[in-house]
Amino acid sequence: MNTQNYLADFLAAQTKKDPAQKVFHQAVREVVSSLATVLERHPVYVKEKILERMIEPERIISFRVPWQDDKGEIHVNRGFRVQFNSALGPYKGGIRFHESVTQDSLKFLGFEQTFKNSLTTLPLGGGKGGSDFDTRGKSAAEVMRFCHSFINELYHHIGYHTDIPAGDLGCGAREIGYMFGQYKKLTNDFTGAFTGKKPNWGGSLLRPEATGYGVAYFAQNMLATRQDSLQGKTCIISGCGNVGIYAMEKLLQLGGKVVGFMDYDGSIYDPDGIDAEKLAFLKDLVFVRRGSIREYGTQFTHSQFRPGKKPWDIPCQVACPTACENELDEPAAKTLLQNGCICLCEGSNMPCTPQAANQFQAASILYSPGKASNAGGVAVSGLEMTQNSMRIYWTREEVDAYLQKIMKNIHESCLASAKEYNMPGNYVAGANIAGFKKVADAMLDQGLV
Ligand code: 2IT
Repeated sequence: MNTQNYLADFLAAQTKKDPAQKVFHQAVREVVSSLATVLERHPVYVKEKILERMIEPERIISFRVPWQDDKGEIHVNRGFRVQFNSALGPYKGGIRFHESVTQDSLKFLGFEQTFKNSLTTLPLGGGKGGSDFDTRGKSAAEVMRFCHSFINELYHHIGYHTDIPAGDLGCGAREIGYMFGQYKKLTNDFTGAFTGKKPNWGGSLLRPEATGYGVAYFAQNMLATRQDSLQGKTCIISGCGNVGIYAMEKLLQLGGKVVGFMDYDGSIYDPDGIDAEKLAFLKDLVFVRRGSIREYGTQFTHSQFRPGKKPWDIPCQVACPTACENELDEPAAKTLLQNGCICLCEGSNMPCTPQAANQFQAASILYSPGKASNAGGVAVSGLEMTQNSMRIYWTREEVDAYLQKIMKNIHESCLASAKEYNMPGNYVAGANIAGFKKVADAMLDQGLV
């Protein structure tokens, strides 16, 4: 068998089935492009059609979500849950509430989640869900009615041993609270069927911080392979949600200097760097007042708000995209490299276009894929499930120690797999191979189901 021909035929057949699902195909292509040597060394994966089985979600639930706004007007949104792969454990993954949500985007995210969860070393399958509902501009009562309606259908399909949703874009502790409340009412069962709960009713300490902190820990681990550290490094972040803000916080604690960041409205260039006082302002602005970072530009001298502009032209050594898929394209990658970027650590899922990723690979900078470097969030979700099962709470320090250990393990397993398959230092290949093999072997063990 010629593996390259097999893979080309496999990808062509997949694209033909659902030609419109571009972002899902992109995610599949990215994983498959790392696997040629794995398939050559282990022909059983080809014989047993593991790839063909893996790209087909085990189940997709698609449903109507009707709700009423504060004026009594009726709206109808679409709800989805893509239960992608349960070879390693119950389906696990976030819920995204954003106007861009489609079956295609959730298939991409559920596919990525399967490999990411595999990398965490925890017993978690992969899934993702959401709705084309945008929480921005809605009152709390409207968000609550929407979440209740969403769960009125979804509760049939989730559960502590079946599928455990969490938050994602547009879905934070408030939305998880409304969904959990309705789930509990309908099932009469107080179990950890969601993660990302508030710590006063079952949530894990450090869950909100976990993805962002994990990104910074991963960058630290990557830099250490070149006898370097975050100390004094200029850093850029893109998204300004949970991931971005807590990545900023940990980068600062580890000695980095954050000089640029972005939200939906534009970006900030702050040559003085963010400090504790500015970070506190930003947290209040984003998490409490739900405002735009435009205000940061007027509040702090020397900082500059750049309407509608991304931050990638701001010179930096470490860049962490933390907003959404395909947010960083080839010209942006070239600019980052020209300006001296030595480490690109992905905080969002598939933020770099394939062309941008090629640029970073060709330049041999430290480049980690989101499925490895943003796995801290779902890892602490896994720890939240453990605490719920044991009916205890761990301290921040205990959770943080686990998180650091998990990020270190993921980093090591990426490097070990990349080396084993002759692509040393290639974190993308390493993450894909390590994530794939664990799921593939479990699928083989469990037979044709
Ligand atoms: O993309 C992600 O890893 C998440 N949205 C977190 C999923 C989870 O179950 O905590």
